[in-house]
Amino acid sequence: MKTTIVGYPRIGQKRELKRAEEAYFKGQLGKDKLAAEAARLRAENRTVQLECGLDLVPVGDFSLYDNVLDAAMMLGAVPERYQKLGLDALDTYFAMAHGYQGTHGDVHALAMKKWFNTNYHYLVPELEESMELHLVPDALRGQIGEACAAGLAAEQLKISVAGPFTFLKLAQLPKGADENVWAKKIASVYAELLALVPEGAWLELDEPWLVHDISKEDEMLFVRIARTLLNQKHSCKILLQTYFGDIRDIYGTVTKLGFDGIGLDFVEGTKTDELVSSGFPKDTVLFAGIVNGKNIWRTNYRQALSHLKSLAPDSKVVLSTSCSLLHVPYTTSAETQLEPDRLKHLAFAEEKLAELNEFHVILDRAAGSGTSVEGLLDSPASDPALAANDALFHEGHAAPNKAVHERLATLTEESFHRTPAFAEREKIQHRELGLPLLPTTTIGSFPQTSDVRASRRAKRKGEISEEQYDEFIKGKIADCIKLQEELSLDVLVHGEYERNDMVEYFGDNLEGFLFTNNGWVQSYGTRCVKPPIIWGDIWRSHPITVGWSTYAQSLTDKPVKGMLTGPVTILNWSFPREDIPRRESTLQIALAIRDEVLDLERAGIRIIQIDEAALREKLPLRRSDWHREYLDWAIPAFRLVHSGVKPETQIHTHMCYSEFSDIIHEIDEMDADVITFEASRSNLSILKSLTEAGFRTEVGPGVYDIHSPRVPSKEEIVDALHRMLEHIPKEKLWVNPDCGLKTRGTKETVASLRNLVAAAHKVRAELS
Ligand code: THG
Ligand code: ZN
Repeated sequence: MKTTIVGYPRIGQKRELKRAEEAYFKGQLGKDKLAAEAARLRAENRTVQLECGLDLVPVGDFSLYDNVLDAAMMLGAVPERYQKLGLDALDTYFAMAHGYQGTHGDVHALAMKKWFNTNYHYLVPELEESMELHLVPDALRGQIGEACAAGLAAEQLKISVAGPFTFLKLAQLPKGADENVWAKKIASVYAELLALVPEGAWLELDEPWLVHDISKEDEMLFVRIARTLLNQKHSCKILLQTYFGDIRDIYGTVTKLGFDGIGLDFVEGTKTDELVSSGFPKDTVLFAGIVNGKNIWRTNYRQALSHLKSLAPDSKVVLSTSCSLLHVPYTTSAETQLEPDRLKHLAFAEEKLAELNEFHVILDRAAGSGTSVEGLLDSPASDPALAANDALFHEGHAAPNKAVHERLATLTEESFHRTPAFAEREKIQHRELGLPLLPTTTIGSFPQTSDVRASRRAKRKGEISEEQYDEFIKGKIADCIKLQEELSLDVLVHGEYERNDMVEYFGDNLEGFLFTNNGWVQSYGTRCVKPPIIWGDIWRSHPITVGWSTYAQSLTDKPVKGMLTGPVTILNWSFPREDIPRRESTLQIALAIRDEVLDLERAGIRIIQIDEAALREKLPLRRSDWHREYLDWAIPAFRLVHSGVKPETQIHTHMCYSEFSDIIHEIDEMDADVITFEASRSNLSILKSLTEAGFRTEVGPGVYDIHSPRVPSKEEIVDALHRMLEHIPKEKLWVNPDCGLKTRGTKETVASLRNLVAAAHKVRAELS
């Protein structure tokens, strides 16, 4: 038996890759130095993996920005607007990743979307009619060469790339294009790729798309692509790697195609056990994803063992992770402030490598003594490592909080419904707030400039006092209010200078969370998040944002929005507990945030935004699971937060990357008064669906993309507003950027907002 992983984090344990790339973007680091840093990080990954005893080491899981973008580059799928810039390969790559504005031209970035049900984001490849797809092997060949030069034998390599079918399904095809035609083109380039794979190495094609509901047409599409490759593979070993669920719709077909290996997710794939027991081809290697690639908890070995129970004794198995470890931080060994009795329950990427190895040893020992998997399960005490693991899970961790449970038990149907009904509130709010047509606002955060980060760091290190820090933040808030008044925005925000991250901040301030010092996880490109860990029952012991919001409101007559993060997003962007259902943790958070909402209202805040940026993120990948497993508790949890406010208090919400055309009714059922969302990178396609659904909530579809430093012109914002007005009644339309501004610089932010306000004024004048 061997071990491997689907992939490893790559941002660097201290976010070295982020640092290097940001320096490169600023012109402070040369191309060669950037390349050297990337190579060093790859070498570090290989070293730790080998030290932990991994048999098959992934190559190609590394990326300077995103693996789907890497695949687009590898296929030569560079849209014309980037080619025209005349930049070299690396700068073309970065132009596609985050846009380009400079001496060579002015182009938007590729669209960015959520990677399945994770908080990672990929870039959406754009295929154009005129594209001649062809293999651009340089980047991957370089990484293979590097691994070989480092002394790895071909037999130790698992070369992984985004799979052709998933690539096709994720890509944006030209209007009216035939998927089959593109499938053929893509497959033929992948076929060329086979020649790059050293004899004896694995080629891993990542096909997570297969865990969706698969139609007959898609099945045929997949089969055609797979056959093209399998027919030309010669001695190359191809691994079809799936993750984020089970492949129930296509399992029978997939197992008959003749792949050398098939990777299955036993963790999120609720049906994987059943599928495998129904039969798995004898000569195919099963890459068994038994170690959770997404959570940060130790692996329960007994549970992991139970997945292996149904395998035939002579099956060929490689033990693996359920998905790439990209979604977890590097190592718990950097978390020196966490108590040992908490730490012992946690496993990040490096610890998961060790677990794979230990699990492997347990199995080998058992095989050596003639003990079957069942035998191990029946008497865990027979193996010391298994016994220790079993004891850890017996112990459990957090004791329940009685008050929290009592409060949850008293909730009634009314707790989840706000009165009066939307239409009546809308009238009251229009009257009370007296806002102009097309009110302008921002999503909440203003640029987190280096002084803000430096001051937070200084406070943490005790170099400045709590009072000094508060004074500094108040100064930032005052400047921010002044700026917004100068810009003539209608609904102001305090700027969120006191927050590092909209989820981590609440995690820090609520009871029941643990947080890490170095638990960084890549969110997109150079951007990382540090998800808090839900350790126990959650409750609020003190007001969190009230002081900042009321201070900001005291400086202006315009309404200042109170800014909160909603319960579903706090849950989805944390590492959740696994000892109670997600629904229960979410309701606990909802009650805590509800307390904050009511305190803000009492303190005179008239508009309160409760972000559900990540609501869509954990929507199950299969439609049949949407309601029962998620929406039926997630939407009520949001309503629980705001159902207690007065009719005149306006509740806003915000959603990121809102591919929500298919859950529009549910979004309306959140019963917010206003929703702002990302729309600019998806060409406003959502608008049509809003009209069709008779959406009643007022809307602020973002008028420009904040994930790029590019400044939108007044004219293009006017254009966007005109297009929006074709679908949205003018009384319901808000004008705002598509997300918070924290990642942007001050200069581009001011310029962009100036254009935004000017555009709103122009269109407002046209309307009246
Ligand atoms: N918070 C969390 N997840 C998110 C977002 C968020 N996912 C989606 C969306 N926003 C886009 N993702 C990010 C993630 C991180 C950052 C910006 C957008 C970011 N991070 C800082 C960085 O990498 O420099 C680090 C933050 C810090 O210093 O604490 O700016 O907002 N959870
Ligand atoms: Zn957003």
